Amino acid sequence: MSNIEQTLSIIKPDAVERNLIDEIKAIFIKNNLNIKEDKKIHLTKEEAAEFYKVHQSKPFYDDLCSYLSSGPIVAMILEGKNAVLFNRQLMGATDPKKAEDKTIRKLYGISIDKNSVHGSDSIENAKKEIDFFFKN
Ligand code: IDP
Ligand code: MG
Repeated sequence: MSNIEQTLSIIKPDAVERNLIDEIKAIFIKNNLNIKEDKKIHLTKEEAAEFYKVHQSKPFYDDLCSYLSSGPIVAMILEGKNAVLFNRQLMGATDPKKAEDKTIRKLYGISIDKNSVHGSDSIENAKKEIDFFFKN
């Protein structure tokens, strides 16, 4: 039975700024999530607002969009078994203070907003988010 999925991962500005790209990629590779595509880009605030539009009603939306567009990020397509959920497990809880030991956010996250990585939360959103970054 094949349950190979693709998901979108982002290394956020706080982690790119601290030169953590290779360390975070190594965690994916070690856990059998293949990096099928990757791209370093610097989004405009408008692009960040489009990417995070599911959060537009949240009080932190404007700060979130400013933050995601504050510096370069690395967007990746990860592929592997149960990739969507598995990547979420590797990432850990949104708030690094609440993230489980050895998760990416526990290891590297600074705060609930500067939490080092993004990962799609469903197969449907993964498709949309992959298209956002990788559909020409
Ligand atoms: P997730 O990244 O774990 O999926 P979401 O609830 O989808 O978390 O929120 C998207 C991003 O918005 C989070 O990664 C975090 O950077 C930011 N965020 C979430 N909740 C808060 C908050 O209460 N205050 C500030 N930023 C937040
Ligand atoms: Mg989310």
